[in-house]
Amino acid sequence: MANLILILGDQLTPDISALVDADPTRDRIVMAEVGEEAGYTNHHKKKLVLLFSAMRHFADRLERDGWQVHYQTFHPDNDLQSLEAVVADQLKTLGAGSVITTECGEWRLHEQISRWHERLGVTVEIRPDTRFIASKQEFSAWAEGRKQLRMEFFYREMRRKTGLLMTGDGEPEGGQWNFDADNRKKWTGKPPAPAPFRVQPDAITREVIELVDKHFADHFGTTEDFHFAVTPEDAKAALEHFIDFALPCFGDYQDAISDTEDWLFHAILSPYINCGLLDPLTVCEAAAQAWYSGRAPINAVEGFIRQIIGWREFVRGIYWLHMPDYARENRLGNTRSLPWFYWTGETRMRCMHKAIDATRRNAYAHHIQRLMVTGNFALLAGVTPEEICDWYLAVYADAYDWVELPNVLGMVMHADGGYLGSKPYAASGKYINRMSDHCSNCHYKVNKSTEDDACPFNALYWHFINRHRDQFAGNPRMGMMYRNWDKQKPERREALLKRGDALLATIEQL
Ligand code: FAD
Ligand code: DLZ
Repeated sequence: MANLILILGDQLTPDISALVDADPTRDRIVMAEVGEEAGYTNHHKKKLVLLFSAMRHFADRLERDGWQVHYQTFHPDNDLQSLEAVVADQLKTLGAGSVITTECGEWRLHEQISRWHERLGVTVEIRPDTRFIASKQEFSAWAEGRKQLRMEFFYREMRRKTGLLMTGDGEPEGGQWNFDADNRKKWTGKPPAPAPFRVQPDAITREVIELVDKHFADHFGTTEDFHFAVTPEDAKAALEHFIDFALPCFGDYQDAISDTEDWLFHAILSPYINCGLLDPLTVCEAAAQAWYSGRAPINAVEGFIRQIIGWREFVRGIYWLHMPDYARENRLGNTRSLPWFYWTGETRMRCMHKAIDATRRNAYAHHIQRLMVTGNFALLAGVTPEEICDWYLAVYADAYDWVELPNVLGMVMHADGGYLGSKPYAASGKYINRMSDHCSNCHYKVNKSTEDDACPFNALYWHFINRHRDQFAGNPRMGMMYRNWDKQKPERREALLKRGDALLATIEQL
């Protein structure tokens, strides 16, 4: 009997587990652009274009390789606007007895698919996603019995497992596991940052751009200047571009922020890795090879590999270990709504304006903008985790719940009580000034704290420290902040808190 093989929009990998041992003459692959997936959040228009176009290219390729593919393109008038409806319809048409799929990356959809065997009355086989280095079971075995999970220790396990940057004697190459201490330089324009890799949209992508502009006009962002890769070949070319032009400086300027350059020395590979156009291990092997052949220094290559086999795998492990409860965490008790300028970029805070504007144009902002600018502000202002998480899920081309949620709720908002990160990444304007050139172009003055034109991050930082004393004063990594706060004159503390209150009361006008 035929099997129906469902391939999701982020499973665009020819050897995805759902296809292993399938029979092209018997089985049918189903792929569908549906309103429910395109509409569960305000997905950036470029994310929609990337996924729909990459899905269409993938389906074409499967057909060329001899597979039978049922592909539904998006139209608002389609009757079938959920994956379940498409699958149910195809089961009927085909008379198939079972559905085979690879586990998906979101609790929301996972819950739905887990009920299909009852709702659709067929066997549903959900296979592990072997594109990750650690399986869910492996991560949970590693986490078992540990009070606090620390990425660094998990990362070392992944280095041992993959052999990446390991000597034949089982030691880390370069004699250290982590070269982060070398990775904190401010970028002052030299060396010049490479232009990002660009692909000219082909006929399929142009058609999808038209579709998105027409039917998703109210979604965030723009389709203008769409230049992402939508095929594995082009994604591989993007990887090579990164290795040749950006990786050598990736480590040095990993934490830098620029007023003029959107992409700096970042890889811009997450949209491709996350939807399956690039394999994470292949990406890491290419980076390691660049070090072995003397084309990139160890601090860059180790730092890059750590992001992928360390952070990326770690956050995924945490997601599946703690969902669905994780999404409801709000240990700092935040209640503030997301300021509207997150959607418009209209704020006089230069760093926020620049990060949000880049996000709007590119469906991309680099890690430090996400963490230390838009994330830091939401943390200091006490935005509800739910609203800020939904924003991050919507606005980036690489955003899927499994990776976005732990990064935002855990790493940025500390809403999980420090389970993912040992201390909040709260910082004043001083940090942003140290790592960027935004402040000299800003309406607000970074060296002022209490005046009307003072950088809002400054007073909000102390407001945050003061209002969360109960949660953080006992944290050894926060002790110095509290000593600094307590050392300030009472009048100064009062003025800072008053300014903080005023900023929060007028947050929409900042
Ligand atoms: P680079 O900076 O060049 O890093 C290389 C690769 O490492 C990335 O392509 C990515 O695959 C991986 N990586 C780096 N940091 C992380 C991390 N913390 N978690 C997981 N993978 C990581 N990444 C996503 O893929 N999707 C998201 O929705 C997402 N949301 C984020 C939200 C916040 C608040 C923060 C602080 C980080 C988020 N990240 C997310 C992680 C990181 O910012 C992006 O992976 C990175 O900016 C992607 O750009 P790049 O490919 O140029 O990455
Ligand atoms: C994100 C997304 C979007 C926008 N659209 C679709 C779609 O139309 N069809 C589909 O199969 N998948 C889509 N996706 C991805 C899913 O919503 C979901 O995030 C992932 O499949 C989770 O692994």
